Order: sequence, then C-alpha cells, then structure tokens
Amino acid sequence: MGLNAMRLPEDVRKLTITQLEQLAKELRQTIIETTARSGGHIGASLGTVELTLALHRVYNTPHDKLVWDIGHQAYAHKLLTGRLNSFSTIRQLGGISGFLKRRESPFDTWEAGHASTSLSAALGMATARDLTGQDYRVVAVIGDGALTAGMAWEALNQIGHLKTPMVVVVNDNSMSIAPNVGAFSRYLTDLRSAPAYHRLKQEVEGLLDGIPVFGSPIKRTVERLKDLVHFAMVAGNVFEELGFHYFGPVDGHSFDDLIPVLAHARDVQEPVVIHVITQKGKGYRPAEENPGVFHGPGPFEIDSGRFIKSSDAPSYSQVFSETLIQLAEKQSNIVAITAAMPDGTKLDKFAQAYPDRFFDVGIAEQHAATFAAGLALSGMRPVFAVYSTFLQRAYDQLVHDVCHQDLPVVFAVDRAGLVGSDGATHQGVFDVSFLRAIPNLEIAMGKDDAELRGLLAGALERPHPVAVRYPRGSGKGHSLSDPIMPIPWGRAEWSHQGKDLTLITFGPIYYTALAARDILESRGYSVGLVNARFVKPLDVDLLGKVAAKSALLMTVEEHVVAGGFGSAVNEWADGSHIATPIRNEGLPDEFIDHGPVSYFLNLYGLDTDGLVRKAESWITEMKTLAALRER
Ligand SMILES: Cc1ncc(C[n+]2csc(CCOP(=O)(O)OP(=O)(O)O)c2C)c(N)n1
Repeated sequence: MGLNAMRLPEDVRKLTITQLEQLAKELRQTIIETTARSGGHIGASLGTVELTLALHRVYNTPHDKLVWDIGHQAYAHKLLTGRLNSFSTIRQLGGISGFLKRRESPFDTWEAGHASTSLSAALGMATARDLTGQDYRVVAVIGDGALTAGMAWEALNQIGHLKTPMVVVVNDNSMSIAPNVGAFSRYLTDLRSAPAYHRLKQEVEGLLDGIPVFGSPIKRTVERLKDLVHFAMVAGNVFEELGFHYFGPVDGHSFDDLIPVLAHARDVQEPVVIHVITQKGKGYRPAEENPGVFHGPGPFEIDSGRFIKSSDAPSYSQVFSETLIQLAEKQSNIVAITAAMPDGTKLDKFAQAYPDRFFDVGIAEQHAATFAAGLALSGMRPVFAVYSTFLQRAYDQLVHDVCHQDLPVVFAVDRAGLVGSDGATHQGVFDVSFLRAIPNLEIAMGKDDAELRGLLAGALERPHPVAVRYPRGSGKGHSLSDPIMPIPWGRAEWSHQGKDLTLITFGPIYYTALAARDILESRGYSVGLVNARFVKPLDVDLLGKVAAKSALLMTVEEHVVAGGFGSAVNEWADGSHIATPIRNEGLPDEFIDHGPVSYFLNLYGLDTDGLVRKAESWITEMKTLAALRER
C-alpha cells in the first residue's frame, strides 16, 4: 500500500517492517522533491523518517501527545497526519507552515520554531493529565542541539524530580545546524560508544534478528528488553542520575531497534529517556555529506545538490562578518559569539580568521549574553551576533546582566524585519520595542550595507551596550574593500527636504520611501525624507528642525508599530510639545505568517505604492481640512 492509498496514521500501525521501510522511502522522496522546489528543513526531516513512523506506530496519536521540539524535523509527521495533499504548499503564502501548527492538525500538539521548549511543554501536558485523571501518554522528541539549552535542563530537572511518567526521545545526530558543540555534546558522543550501551544495542539486534514479523513474539522481546534495560541502568549515566530510565543508544533508522524500545518505554510508569542515533540528511547524499548547508536551504537541484541562488550581492550577514574581521585585525580585544548559528550569522568566516576569539556556545542565547557581559567587564569587546527572534530568549540577561551594568557588549541583531518562509515564530519585528525600554542600550540600523559597516565600527567604540540591527538578504552590494564610512553617532541623515510631508525611516525601508518620494514629487507634492539610523539616542535636534519645516511627519519601519521606532518619535514629540501631526506606519499587532516578505510589505502598505497611497491621501486630507478651515 503506497503513501497515497493509506488512511494515516492508523494504517501505519498495521504495516509490516518491510512495508514501513517502503513507506519511509516514499516519505523521503516526497520530502526531497518538495524542499528542492521550495526550500525548507530537509536535513533534520530526512533524519527522523523512521523515528516518526515508529512513534505513530507505537503511540495512539493524537490521543497520545507527541511533542516535537522546534518542529523543523517533522515533515514526515506532517505527511502522515493529513497534510500529504497540501505538502507541496509548505512555507509558501497561504500554504502549510514549515513548523507545526495546532490549527493545521490535531496531531500537532505544540507549536514552536524556537528550540528547547518541548520538554517543559510535554511535562505540562503530562502533569495536567495526572491532575485531571486522563490516560493519554506523552512523548517529546528533542535534538541533541536543542538539548544544549538551559531551558531543556530546567525541564529535565523538574521531570526527574516529579517522576512524571513520560518519554523523552533524544534525537542525537551530533549536529545542531553546525556540528553540535559543548561538553554535553561530547558526553552524548561518549554515551553512544560506551561499551555497556553498545552491548545493549547488539543484544537488541541479536534478539530481533530471529523475529520475522511483529505480533506475538514482541511479548518475548519486551520481556527480554526489560532485563537489558535493567542492565543499561546499572551502568549509570547523567539521565539516570536525574531520575530517568535510560534506554539506548538505539539505531534511529532501524525499525527493528526502534519499535520494541519505544513500545517498552511507553508503558514504564516513570520518566524515560530514549537515546536515538540518527543521521541528518539520511537518504539524500548531498545532505548527508553537507548536513550544515542542508539544514534549511533554499531551492536546489536534486541531482547535483546545487543551490538555485537568488542574489549575488553579499548578504548583510556576510557584510557584518567581513567587517568584523577587518575591525578585529586592528583591535585585538574584539571577540565574536554565536548561539549555534555560525553559518547563518556568517561568523564561521570570523572563526576561520580568529579561532581563539570565536565562541559557539550552543543553543544558549541567555548564556551568550551574560558570557558577553563577563567578557566586556574584563576588557574585551564582545560582539554577540544573534537573530532578532532568538534575542527574545535573552531578555533578562540583556536587562539585568548587560544593560544594568552598562557593559559595552555589541549585539549584532541579524534577520531584523520580516523573514519570509520561516513565518510567525521567526519574524524579527519585536526587538526595537523590547530593546527600547532598556536604559543604557543604544539601538541603530543603517539604511544599507555601507551604513551597517559604519555602525558596527562605531558601536565598537562606544562605552555602552549597543544593538546594531540588519535584515535578512542582501544590501546594495557595497564593496567590502572600500574604507568603512564613519557614521556620526546618534545622527540621522536628512537626505531630502519637503514641506508637505516628511517620511522618517528606520533601516533599509529608506529606499522604499525614497522611491515613494520620487513618485510623490512627480505628482507635485513636496516630500522630505530622513534616514533616522538611531532609535536610541534619537536625533532630536534634527527631528525638531524637520518638524518645523514639514507640515506632516510619517514614520516608516518594518517592525510592529506598537512600541517601535515610530513610538519613540511620538514620545519625543509629545515631551517636546511638537505640534506637527505624526503618523506611524509599520506592521500590525499580530503574528505574521510565512510568505514572501514582498507580499506582506504590500499587504500592510509598506511597499512603494503603499507609502505613496498613504502619504498622498494624508496630505490631501490635511490640505482639504485646512482649506475648509480657511473658508
Ligand atoms: C532558541 C533558538 N535558537 C536557535 C535556533 C535556530 N536553530 C534551528 S534548528 C537548530 C539546530 C537544532 O539542532 P537539534 O536540536 O540537534 O536538531 P536537528 O536539526 O539536528 O535535528 C537551531 C540552532 C532556534 N530554532 N531556536
């Protein structure tokens, strides 16, 4: 029975091992073909195909709760749970999400996108079950990368304490996006090859060799497994010390290994960790050979594994990293930090140039911020490159450890703005609001890549913490060998004067406003333009002059309006008794789903046409009102 012909996932529970293996092939083929067309998290999802089938076979989903960490590895789960026909729309506008969504399916018990939340959520579900006398089982799947985060350990700590019956599957492929790092990652590697656990594995294999199909022999298998489990427990490991039963390591691509262990663990009335070994990219050679690059690529050619590139200009992340390398040449106390994103932030290049001055701390944004604070108060100039969305996790560390002590840490806030196909959990559209509230922190965003370079250099001279934002994608293709253009700190650029209305922009949306201004001028309006560059300190001197010359002020940002750049302008105007009317253009107070950035900019009137429309109608409205008043 093929994938198309099945009632899923019920039918998975009836299949033989050979049929499951056939189904795994079909799932892989579908994942490869679809991600080749539209990009996506192919590597992690190819690695969990057998695990997904085995989980749906052993557990009575959706009655039993299956909780995936992040959700990027769950494409096979999506295909098995009602989204086979819509799978071709994944990550596209109006299509299904690249992560799990409760509104998409009752099998999606938990929504994420950020790492390391699954264990806390699963414990919540299991605790609610026990308090309300229900009977569902709870199983969480967490990667070895996600297991480097403090949050995961906070949950393990409580699960082991409460002794709540639930299963934690550790999906160990020894990769985060890049190779996993840290002492715990090394520990997992040791655990994989420890002789005691090897013996368990071999014995399970030996035991299962003689079993042709599943059915009654499984009972005997389980009995035997109990002995083996006991054997494994005697060996002792960190999970056992925390109060879990530890089963493993288990070959995550072998149904013969996976199914009996999962089935046994399911019925243990205490917390269990199953340590499953998988290969990222399994079944697609380019992804197996290059798992980092194939973590979440854009479209690619299946045969060659070559990427279909969209832009030749260096990305903002590249510009950031290359500039930091140049600055680090002259300033030996500059150090760079990433939380498991050396590729995405392009700090991998910095790591090659300065291996001793580069730190990948794992998925540990909170630690990264406080680690940077310690470095900064000891004479170093740390730069923590972090996506806007992941900086959210380090908020108390920002406030309490960095800004409260006014330590000169530079936060290179990458992917600031809309991000596109990763959708709601990844949009970088809140950071200005949450950063702006913190004393001592300075916040800047240039209009293009040349300004990013200048702002980064300037930030590293400041005696305060600074957040320098830049978006996903490429800038204007500014040459990286040109000298870095210095930017007067705290100064905006009043590029065009205008009497009817002035557009005050923050970030690269300046160029959209510039195009809008050209159109408005061609229609006879006098429109000014300001590139604000700084939210904090806000260039109030310049804004005061602009307000005196222009009848209307319109702030423009690719960020939520609530508390954003425009709010900073409003607060200044209110406090300084500026009478010039101000309107704030930006994103609405809602989570924005996946889809092309250009689509959402158009939808919210933040593209050229939208800004022209908004500015023109406001100018006309105000002129009409003024004319009426004069009559
Ligand atoms: C808090 C947070 N930081 C960073 C990321 C970016 N990220 C997405 S997947 C991933 C690697 C996860 O590794 P692992 O849990 O081992 O899963 P795998 O992809 O190897 O299956 C990272 C760092 C994230 N999603 N959330």
